Amino acid sequence: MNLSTLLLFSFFVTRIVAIATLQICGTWVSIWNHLYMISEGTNEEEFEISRSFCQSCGGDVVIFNTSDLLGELEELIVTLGSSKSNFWLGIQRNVTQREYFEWLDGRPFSIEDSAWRVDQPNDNPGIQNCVATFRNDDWQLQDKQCSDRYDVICQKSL
Ligand SMILES: [Ca+2]
Repeated sequence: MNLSTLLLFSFFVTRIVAIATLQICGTWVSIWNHLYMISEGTNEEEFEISRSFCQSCGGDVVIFNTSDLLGELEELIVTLGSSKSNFWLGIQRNVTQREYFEWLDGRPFSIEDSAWRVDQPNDNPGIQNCVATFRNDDWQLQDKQCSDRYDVICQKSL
């Protein structure tokens, strides 16, 4: 291997290590009998990539079982100390009955829930199958295209 080949090889190895480093799991924090972690060290990503990140760290995208979703979201993000603003949640549209949403564990998520922003869910433009929460809207939810890119809150059992 000559010097230029070696330098080129070294460059690509360095790049691969840098990309891999971005995917290192953050610190899991114990709250409410679960562990939570935010994708602090990663870029905003599509839903499925974000979900794969959570799963590669031993968890999944966050789900809740609460009558105060917005309150718990704010408390969780404050507790985790994140300054990030837009997060995927573990809620998806039922693609055969598009008027319904479900948590990733199959429980229904009410379309009448006050956690939605007033003009949401609007399924605009007919392919908004994922759900995200937004700091600038006091964490109110919007349905979004799963190919949009946001940060993610991961959760796993203690
Ligand atoms: Ca929408």
